[in-house]
Amino acid sequence: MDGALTGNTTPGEVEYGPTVRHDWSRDEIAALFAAPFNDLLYQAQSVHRQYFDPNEVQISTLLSIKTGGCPEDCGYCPQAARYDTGVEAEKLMSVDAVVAEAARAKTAGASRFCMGAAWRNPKDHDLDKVCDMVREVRNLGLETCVTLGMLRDHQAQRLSDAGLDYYNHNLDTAPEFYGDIISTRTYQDRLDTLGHVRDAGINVCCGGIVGMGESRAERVGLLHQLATLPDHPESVPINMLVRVAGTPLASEDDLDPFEFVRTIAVARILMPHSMVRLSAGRETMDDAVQALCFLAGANSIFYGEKLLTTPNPGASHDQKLFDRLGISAMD
Ligand code: SAM
Ligand code: DTB
Ligand code: SF4
Repeated sequence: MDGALTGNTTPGEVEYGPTVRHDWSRDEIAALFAAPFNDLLYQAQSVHRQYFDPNEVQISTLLSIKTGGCPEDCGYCPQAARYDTGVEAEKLMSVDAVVAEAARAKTAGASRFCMGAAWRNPKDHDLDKVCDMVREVRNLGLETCVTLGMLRDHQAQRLSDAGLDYYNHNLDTAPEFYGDIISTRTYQDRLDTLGHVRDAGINVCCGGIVGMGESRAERVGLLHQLATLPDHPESVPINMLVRVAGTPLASEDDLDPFEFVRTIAVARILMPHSMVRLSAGRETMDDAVQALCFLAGANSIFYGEKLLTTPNPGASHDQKLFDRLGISAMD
């Protein structure tokens, strides 16, 4: 990678930096994963510095606008109706209540507000309300992101017309492990939704979950899928499984935290322009591991006491961590 021409030069100038590639092979990605930890982090941090300020982290706040009662069977998810997790099904929130939460998030320092709904897919009449939420949250001066499940092409277009900045839809894992986790929708369904989002001109937020019992080769498979998409997702959330009692993955073994850091580092190297989000799982993650994730090129987090239904570190804890590391929030 080192020394590759970026192609962003004007005549007479030579600028060196990582080439953005879409043709990564699984073997190449496996070799990155297998590198000595220090070599991998050095490479990831070097790539990171070519595109980003290494001391800035973007902060997003999540809100569950429609909680629980989901018909899908995602094995990790506390919101699936079929698992007894204690999450009560609720109706879609009102636009005013969502806007009030967004205003609070902005005051607390978030630059993006992400709204999640426990749907297999939205109905057209639900989208009327979600589009109003997007317009009003945007008027507060926040970037908007929604995650609503599978989308049809006209639905992606409606969200785009409402001014939506990002759509989150994760591939979750490698295609060959996917069937162990979810049976109610296919990998191809997910790729189709991502295509509709891209075609509608909305930025793509797409990543996955690690620590679900997948092998390293399957973590390689997830990142291979993401890095060989026709365009890399603008935002790549890497979630550590939050084990929730009542879900099939409740008693999954711990993943070695260094393996999580490696996953972040490899994502950074493969997708140098993308924001890589240290996403779910920080509540049980040591501060030192989080610091290693930032060193590995993570430059976005979810901020605020709650993710969708599970806890996240408190804002004051994160503020202290940022101060200890000399990190500031990206505008
Ligand atoms: N229902 C929509 C869907 O599945 O696309 C949107 C909401 S869903 C909760 C969004 C994402 O959250 C999932 O794709 C998954 O990657 C992540 N997620 C859900 N439960 C999780 C858990 N227990 N640990 C880590 N990530 C989780
Ligand atoms: C993403 O990749 N992670 C976020 C967001 N996108 C929507 C969700 C994490 C959910 C963790 C489990 C919960 O709080 O319910
Ligand atoms: Fe439903 Fe989304 Fe949870 Fe799957 S991840 S059960 S689709 S809310």
